[in-house]
Amino acid sequence: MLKKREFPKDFLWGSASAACQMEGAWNIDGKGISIADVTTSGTAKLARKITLEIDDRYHYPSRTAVDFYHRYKEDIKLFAEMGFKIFRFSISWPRIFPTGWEEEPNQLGIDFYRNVINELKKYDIEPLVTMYHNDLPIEMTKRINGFASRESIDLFLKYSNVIFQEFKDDVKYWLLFNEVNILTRPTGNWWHSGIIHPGTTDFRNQVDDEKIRLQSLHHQLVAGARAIKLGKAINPDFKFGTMISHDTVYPLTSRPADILLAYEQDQLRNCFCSDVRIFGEYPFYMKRYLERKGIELDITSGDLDDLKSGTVDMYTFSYYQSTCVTTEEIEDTVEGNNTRGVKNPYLQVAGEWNWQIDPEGLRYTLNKVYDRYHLPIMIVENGLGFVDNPIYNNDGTITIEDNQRIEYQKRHIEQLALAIDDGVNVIGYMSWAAIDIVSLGTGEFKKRYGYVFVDCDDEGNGSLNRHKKKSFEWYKKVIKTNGKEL
Ligand code: BGP
Repeated sequence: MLKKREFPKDFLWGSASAACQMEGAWNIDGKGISIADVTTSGTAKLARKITLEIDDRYHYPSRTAVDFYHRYKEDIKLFAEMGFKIFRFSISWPRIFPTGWEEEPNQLGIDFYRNVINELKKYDIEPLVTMYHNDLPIEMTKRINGFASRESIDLFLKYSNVIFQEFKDDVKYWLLFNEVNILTRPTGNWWHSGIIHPGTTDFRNQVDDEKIRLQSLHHQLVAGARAIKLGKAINPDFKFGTMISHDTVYPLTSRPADILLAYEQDQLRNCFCSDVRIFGEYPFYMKRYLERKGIELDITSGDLDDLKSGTVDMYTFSYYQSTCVTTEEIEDTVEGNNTRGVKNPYLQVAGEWNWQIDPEGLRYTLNKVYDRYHLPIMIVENGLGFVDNPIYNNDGTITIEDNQRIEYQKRHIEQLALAIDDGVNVIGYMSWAAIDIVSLGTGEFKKRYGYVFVDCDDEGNGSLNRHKKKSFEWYKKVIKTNGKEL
């Protein structure tokens, strides 16, 4: 029996990141242009534009990001100092295959990731690789509308084969498509699938075609299942995780209609993709959903066989907040990184981006998904974006008292500990993010998440020098005491 609030001895503490938000070096060493490289900066109010070509009138924050490409040694050293046991990063597909169609991979891209992995290993930090985190080669959008085309499956498998073969002895944990379930909503078109419909000019107001979007989600589900089979043939010890953006949904009231709506929304937004990944088939409620919408997807018998045989080993998810739903017309809404919903009268809303904070929702979610799937769980993103106010000291150092960040994570880790007490098998916690990086949703820099402050503003000005925040020491202590001191 575990004593109260005791994390398992080998618990994987760490943090996460993504290539297109961190690496920069957008056109260096043979890298192809990605969809992130043609998405401009924005704000909470002003949507990021999608320009398809580089247009010099705009600022594209992913071009330089925080230049992890050149500073990875310095950054990984800081992660090691905090005591990370695991670090989640993504491989940028266009660094390996610049357009997607090359016969041979780009060796310099492979070398970069080998160096990153070696550096992590030097400090005994386990790499956790996301294979696709929102940076499709732009050529795939231009030629085949991203994952809307079935051809994307083979292109993904070619890319998967290269990274599996190259890193088969160094990487054990793999995540397939970041937050794959966001494709159940129109937001998913661009980042998650590289789809652009005529008329779409910005990220927030995308023209949507539900049939094409769900077809492209199907292609990702199949591509992922086939990649799992391929990966396991290369190294049977590989462990694959689904990556779900868990959009925890509550009914606003106890009216049965609200309860039913919340239940259905949970099925569609959260359970559908993980059910397919874990149970190996489309659930009945999704078949019903498609039927009622009159959507007929192109699903072959080969697809169904592969979904059945290519299932994941762990449930991995991001958790930021919960929202409510109701059948009534309500105007009091809150935002999230990927979601918008009705405000919960019992929860506090924090920060400039109007996020609803719900640590207990994490315990609820952990219990819910463990009860459904009985698989080991990793939390691979959890954090709060807000503006840090650096104090510039006379000796040239910078002090950042990011108490809000500490408070947010402390309250979530407390609930995680309670879920472990409940008996949920959680094997790792990765906050978002290890270091300040570009915000995906708004393209801002001032929306910060890291334990390490990066000197950079929304226009891309700054030295990019790194400074430890107060949360750096705090998280170091959390890891050192294995979650006992929060
Ligand atoms: C998740 C994405 C991350 C990250 C995070 C925070 O959905 O997987 O890439 O960006 O949200 O959201 P944002 O960057 O929009 O603040």
